[in-house]
Amino acid sequence: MILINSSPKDALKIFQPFLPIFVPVGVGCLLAACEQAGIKAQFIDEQVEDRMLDRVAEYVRTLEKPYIFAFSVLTAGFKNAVSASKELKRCYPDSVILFGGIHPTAAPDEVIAFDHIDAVIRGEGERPLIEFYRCVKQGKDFTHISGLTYKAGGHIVHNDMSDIIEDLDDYPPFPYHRFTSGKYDLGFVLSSRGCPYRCIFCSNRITTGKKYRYRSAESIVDELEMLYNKYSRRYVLFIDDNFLVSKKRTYTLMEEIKKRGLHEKMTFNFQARGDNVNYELLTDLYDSGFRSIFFGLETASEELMKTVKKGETVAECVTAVRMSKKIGFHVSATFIYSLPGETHRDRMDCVRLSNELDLDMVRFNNATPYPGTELYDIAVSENRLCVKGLYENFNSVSTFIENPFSKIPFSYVPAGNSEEEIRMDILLSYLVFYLDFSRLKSIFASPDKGVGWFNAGEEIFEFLRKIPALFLMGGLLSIKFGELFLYTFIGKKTSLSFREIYSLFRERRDARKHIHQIVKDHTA
Ligand code: B12
Ligand code: SF4
Repeated sequence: MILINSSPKDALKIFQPFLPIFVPVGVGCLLAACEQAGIKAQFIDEQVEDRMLDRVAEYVRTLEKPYIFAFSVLTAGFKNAVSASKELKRCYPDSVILFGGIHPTAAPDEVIAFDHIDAVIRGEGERPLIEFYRCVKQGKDFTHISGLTYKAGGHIVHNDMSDIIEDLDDYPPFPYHRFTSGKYDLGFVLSSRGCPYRCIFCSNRITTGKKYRYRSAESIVDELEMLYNKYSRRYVLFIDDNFLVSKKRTYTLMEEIKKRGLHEKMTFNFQARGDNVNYELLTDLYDSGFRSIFFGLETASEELMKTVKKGETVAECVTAVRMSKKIGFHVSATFIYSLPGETHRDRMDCVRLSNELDLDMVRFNNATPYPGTELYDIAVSENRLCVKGLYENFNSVSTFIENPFSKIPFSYVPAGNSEEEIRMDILLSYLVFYLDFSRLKSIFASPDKGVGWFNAGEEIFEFLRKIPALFLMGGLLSIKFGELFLYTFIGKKTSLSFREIYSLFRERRDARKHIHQIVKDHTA
């Protein structure tokens, strides 16, 4: 069997050279399950593989027929997965094409409708994939497998899903040894799955579920120790959907980290919600080696916070960020623009808030109604869903990363707004926040901070090699910002005015002065 991660190579467009390539985590989990079951499985990651067909030809020489090509698919990679699988079916007509992952789980009918796709496995794939493999190899019927979607007599059949695996320690450990080609950053750990909240824009729970499940502290810290000793990782990102859902487990984990002295040798990053932290917990986390937090702030409007059903308030998030900064954490955050009911003023309030909070890094994303989310249903019901091709425009960071000469249409624009207006607001937000020497320096100097952020090169040679791409990116960004000023000047496509831009910059300066004064008073 060959597992294929079909994330496109250029998903991050002009920023691609500067973002670390991440291990395809779902594929890794499946490889571990295969290894444990004694199944020979290879993988191909299209993020880093130029010649997929050659690689397949090389691998199939060592495999027995029928070949199984199992694709792991996010929405952004759907187009790639469809064309690659079509090509494989053409070259190996008696092979079995299987799709799994978040997009096929959310939209199985759409996926199985392709003639060349034989089956979809929905949800977590570790157990059903093994069963599927055994049935196919032994020539047995596989249509009874839980979570399977298949075609029969011109109809689409969806088998019920089996119960989720409650104890994550029942799954085998993550196979870091399969990703040691030097292309990947191995500094990550998946310590829990699932999230009990119901934010309308989030598709995390489509595969991992609403129930929060976590691994034992021993197994997590064994993994941290292994990453330190075997792979020389000094900082590790916890990629959990929601790291702090259970305080009890967080304290057990912190105790284990300290018991083994890792808090003195390593630093850790994680993503959390504002309402899940308090001063004592944050201080304890800091003392246990945690140094960088990522908060999904999403909006500065309490009204919109209710719309997105985040289940927390802006005030709670603000308090959480302030506490984290005071303790000494590096704090990153995201805001989502283009939410239902949002206005230009709401967006500008987000820029103000990011400055007032003196965040270390911010991303201003555009709301993307991924299939399976409530936002998708809203976009459909408002008749405002825009799907280009096979979801090629479904990209939540498109405004910043797109090439100004081939813009990516938004997948959703709320009533009362225009796409170009939101695009200009996103660009201005980035400009106001990042046109600041200390913030830019912090990005270049700290590749270990934040979640999958900007990496201009950890070593001088790597940095030098990236200089031409850096110039190209700088040129393209200048064109985008030039466009922003042009539209503001001619009063078209944006409701921004130079007066408003000036006042945002002035407020930023005042906010920073205010913060520096607080820090000074505090130190005194
Ligand atoms: C860590 C993470 C990242 C990391 C690493 C991503 C990676 N390559 O794994 C980074 C920071 C790089 C990242 C980037 C992006 N991410 Co991300 N990311 C996550 C996060 C938080 C955890 C992923 C994870 O580890 N999951 C745990 C494993 C166990 O779950 P899994 O990957 O789904 O795999 C299981 C099942 O799906 C299934 N399965 C998977 N593949 C297959 C294949 C077969 C054949 C079978 C049978 C089963 C199967 O079995 C697996 C094991 O149980 C998820 C949220 C989530 N819960 O998944 C978002 C998430 C996957 N990301 C998302 C997005 C949108 C992105 C970006 C496009 C954002 C952007 N515009 O920059 C990029 C694109 C990255 C890329 N090149 O593909 C979305 C995807 C939405 C969608 N419908 O596609 C998610 C769901 C978050 C969200 N916004 O809702 N991401
Ligand atoms: S955005 Fe975060 S808190 Fe909300 S459902 Fe997704 S993982 Fe949970």
